[in-house]
Amino acid sequence: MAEIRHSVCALDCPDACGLVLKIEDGRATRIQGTPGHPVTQGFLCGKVARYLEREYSPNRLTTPLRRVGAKGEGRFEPITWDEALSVITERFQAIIADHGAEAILPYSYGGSMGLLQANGMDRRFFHRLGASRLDRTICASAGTAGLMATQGIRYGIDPEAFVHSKLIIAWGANVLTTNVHLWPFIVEARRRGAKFIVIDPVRTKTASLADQHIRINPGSDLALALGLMHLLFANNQADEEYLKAHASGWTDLRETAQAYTPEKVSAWTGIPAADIIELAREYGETKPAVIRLNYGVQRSERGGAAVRAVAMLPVITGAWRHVGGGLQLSTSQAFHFNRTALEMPELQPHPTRLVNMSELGSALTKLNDPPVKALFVYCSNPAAVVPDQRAVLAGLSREDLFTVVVEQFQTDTADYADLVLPTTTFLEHTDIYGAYGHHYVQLARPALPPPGQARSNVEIFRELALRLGFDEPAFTESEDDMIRGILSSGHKHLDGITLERLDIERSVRLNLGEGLFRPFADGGFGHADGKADLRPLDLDYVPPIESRHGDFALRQSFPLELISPKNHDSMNSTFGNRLDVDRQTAILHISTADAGPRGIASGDSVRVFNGRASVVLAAEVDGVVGPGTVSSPSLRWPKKQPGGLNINALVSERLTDIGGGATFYSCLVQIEKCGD
Ligand SMILES: Nc1nc2c(c(=O)[nH]1)N[C@H]1C(S)=C(S)[C@@H](COP(=O)(O)OP(=O)(O)OC[C@H]3O[C@@H](n4cnc5c(=O)[nH]c(N)nc54)[C@H](O)[C@@H]3O)O[C@H]1N2
Ligand SMILES: Nc1nc2c(c(=O)[nH]1)N[C@H]1C(S)=C(S)[C@@H](COP(=O)(O)OP(=O)(O)OC[C@H]3O[C@@H](n4cnc5c(=O)[nH]c(N)nc54)[C@H](O)[C@@H]3O)O[C@H]1N2
Ligand code: SF4
Ligand SMILES: [Mo]
Repeated sequence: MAEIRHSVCALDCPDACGLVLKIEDGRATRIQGTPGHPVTQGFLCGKVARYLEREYSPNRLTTPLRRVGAKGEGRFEPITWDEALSVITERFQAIIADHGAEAILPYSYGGSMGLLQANGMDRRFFHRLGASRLDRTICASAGTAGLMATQGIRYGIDPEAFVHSKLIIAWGANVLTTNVHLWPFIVEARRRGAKFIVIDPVRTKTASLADQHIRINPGSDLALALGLMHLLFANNQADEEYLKAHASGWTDLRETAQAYTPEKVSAWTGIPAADIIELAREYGETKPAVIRLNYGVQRSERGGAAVRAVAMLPVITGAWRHVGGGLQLSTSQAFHFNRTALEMPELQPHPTRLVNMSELGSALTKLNDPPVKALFVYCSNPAAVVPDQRAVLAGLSREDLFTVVVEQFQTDTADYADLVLPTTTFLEHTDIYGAYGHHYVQLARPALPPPGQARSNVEIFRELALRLGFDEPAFTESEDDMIRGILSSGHKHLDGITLERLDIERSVRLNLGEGLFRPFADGGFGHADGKADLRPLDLDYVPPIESRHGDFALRQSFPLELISPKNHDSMNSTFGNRLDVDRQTAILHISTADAGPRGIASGDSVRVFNGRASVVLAAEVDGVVGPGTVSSPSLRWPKKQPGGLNINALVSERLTDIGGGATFYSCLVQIEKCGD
C-alpha cells in the first residue's frame, strides 16, 4: 500500500517548498511539490524533482570515517561513532588547554535552511565552548546591510502580490533558475498586461524570456540606480507626498543624483542612454511597479551601496503604496522568530572572536592569537565555495589543523578532514522553516529513515555537549521544545502559530493582516523615526577595482570581467557529484568579440587566469554575455577540475563596501586558448 508523507525542501532557496512523498514498501518512490501550497503550487524545480537519486545514492556517507591518507587525498577508514566523538572531545580539550577555546572555529552555511539543524544545537554548543564565532557573510550580508540601511527592516512583498503588478523588474535576479516559484505569478501578471524587464549582465534563461533584457556591466548598478533617481526627480515622477511623510534625506539625495546624467550612467553601465531614459519613464509612470532584486547585484565591491540605492527607488516613486508595488529582496525578517531562545548567545563565557567566513583562507593561514587549530565544518563545502581557494586549500592542508566535517557526501572539504561524520538529509530529520521568498512557516517531521549510521546535526552537537560535560538544560532540550522556543517571540506575526498547529497544518501563513502584505503602504519603516533613510552618504559611484573601469594596471593585464552566477540544475556545490552538473559547471561563456581575436571557438579548452590562479574551462561562444564579460555557471567540485581548483581560485578575498560580503562577481581575468 502506498503511503503519503510530507516534508519541506531545506535547500538554500527563497521558495522553501512544501513536499509530498509517496512511500511504497518503506521507500520513497515519488517526490512532488505540495498541491495547494500557495507558493509551491504542486511543482518542484528540476534539481529537487530528482532529489530521490541523491537520497538513495550509493555514495551517501553512512559511517564515521578517519583519515588514513594525506590531507586532500581522500583515503579514509570506517570507525565507530564512539571512537569519533572521543577523538573530537580529546582534541578539543587539548586545543583549549594549549591555545584557548577561540582556537576552535565552526564553519557552516546554507546546506540546510532548517533552523534546528543550521542555527540550533550547533550554535548553543559553540557558544558554550567559547569557540570563535563565524561571521556568515558569504551570500547575502552586503545586500542585507544595504536593505537595512534604507528600509531599517528586511520586509518585502508577497510573491502572490506580483500578479497585480503592471511592471516587473528582475534586477540581478535569475527568477527561472533561483526562484522558480515566483515565475507563475509573473506569467499571470504578464497575461494581465504587465511588462517584464530583466537587468543582468548575462542573458539568463529569465532574460531570454523577458519583454526586455537590459544588459548592464557587472558592478555598475549603483550608477544606474542613481541615474534613474535623477530622471525620476527631474521628470516630476517622485511621489513627494509619500517622501515627505515617510522618508528622510531625500532632498539631499535629489541633489546628489543630479550628477548622474544618462550619458554618464551609460558610460559606466554600458546601457544606451536612450534605454536608461525609457526605463526611468516606464518605472515612474507605471503603477503598480515592483522590483525583484536578488543577490546577484551585491556580490561586487560596491554591492552594498547598490542595494541601498535600488531599495530607495520604490520609496521615491511611492510604489509601496500599491498592491503589487514595492520591492522584494528578502522576506525573512517578517518571521520574527525568537533567535535568542534558539541560539543562546548568553552561553558564551565572554563575547568571543568573530571570524569572517569569506576570509577563511586568511583565517587558516594568517590568523594568530590564537591561530585556528580546529575547524568544524557542517552544512557547507568551503573547499569549493570560498574565495581565494588556494589559500583555503593551503589552510586545510595544514598538518596541525584538526578538521571535522559533517557531510552527506565526500566533498572536497571532506577529503581534507581528519574525521568525517555522516549526516541526515532534510527528509530524515525534524525541522522548522521560515523562508526568504514567502511568508509561510513550515514544519517537517522525518519522512524517511537515515541510511546506515547517519545522524542529524542536532543529535551530533547534543552528544558532543554531553561528552564535554556541558550540563545546561540547553543541551537536553528536545527538538519540539526548541521549536516552541523559536515560536515564542511574542511578535504579532507569530500569534496563534504553535507547534501543535504546525503538526496538523504543516504550513501556516504569518499573521500579516487581511489580504496581501503591504509592509510600507503607510510608511512604518524599521528606523527609529519610522522613515526610509534616503540620505546619500557614501552613495557616490566609484567603479569596482576589479572591473572594466577599475584599476588601470590590473585591467591592462586582465581585461575581462568574470562572473560565476548560479547554475540552473544545481545548488551551489551541492550537486557537484552529478555528471550532468559537472559538465554544466565546466563552461565559460565568451562573447564573439572576445573569442574571435583570441582564436577561440565553442568547445575549445580555454585557460582562464589572473594573478591568483589559472583554471581550464570549455568555451561557449554565444550571445550569453556581452563584450568584456565572461561567465561560468557555478559551482564545480574542485576535485573534478584538472588542477584541482575551481573558479573560486580566481576570486579575491576582497570584501564588499558594507556587510563584509564576498565579491564573487568583481573579478578580472584574461583568457587564452589552450595549446593542442
Ligand atoms: N538553481 C539554483 N538555484 C539557487 C542556487 C543555485 O546555485 N542554483 N543558489 C541559491 C542561493 S545560495 C542563492 S543566494 C540564491 C541567489 O539567487 P540570485 O541572486 O538570483 O542568483 P545569482 O546567480 O547569484 O545572481 C542573479 C543574477 O545576477 C546577475 N548578476 C551578476 N552580477 C551582476 C551585476 O553586477 N548586476 C546585475 N544587475 N546583475 C548581476 C547574474 O548574472 C545572475 O543572473 O539562489 C539560490 N537558488
Ligand atoms: N564563484 C561563486 N562562489 C560562490 C557563489 C557564487 O555564486 N559564485 N555563491 C555563494 C553563495 S550565495 C553561497 S550561499 C555559498 C554556498 O556555500 P555552501 O553553504 O557551502 O553551500 P553548498 O555548496 O551547497 O554546500 C552545502 C553542503 O552542506 C551539506 N548539507 C546539506 N544538508 C546538510 C545537513 O543537514 N547537515 C550537514 N552537516 N550538511 C548538510 C551538503 O551535502 C553540501 O555539501 O557559496 C558561495 N560561493
Ligand atoms: S530548491 Fe527551491 S524551488 Fe527547488 S524544491 Fe527546493 S525550495 Fe523548491
Ligand atoms: Mo547564497
